[in-house]
Amino acid sequence: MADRVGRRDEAGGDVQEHVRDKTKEPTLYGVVLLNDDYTPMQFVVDVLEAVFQKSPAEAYHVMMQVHLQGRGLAGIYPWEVAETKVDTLLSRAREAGHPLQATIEDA
Ligand code: TYC
Repeated sequence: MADRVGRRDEAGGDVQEHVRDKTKEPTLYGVVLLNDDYTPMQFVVDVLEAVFQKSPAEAYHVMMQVHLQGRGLAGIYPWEVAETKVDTLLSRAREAGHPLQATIEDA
């Protein structure tokens, strides 16, 4: 009985809820940085830290991956987050006069 104290009976109302028993995960996309010959390494490291929340060591690792292999994964996000990250990256790069490029791919 003690556990029923204060509980309200809401049965009999007009509102019906459809409760999903499975939560739907958002589709995820990878933001991939591409290499070029002109963007300074330190600029790429800085952007990876500021925009993709990488630690200095992670940012350096991703930058070197791109530099040596041509491409590297900056992060995985829902579509709109990925788009915003790329927009921010590209405006920072253009403002600084660098040709840095990134793509969004299915994760
Ligand atoms: N290759 C560039 C250089 O030698 C560095 C670089 C790394 C550029 C990653 C772009 O996404 C990039 N200065």
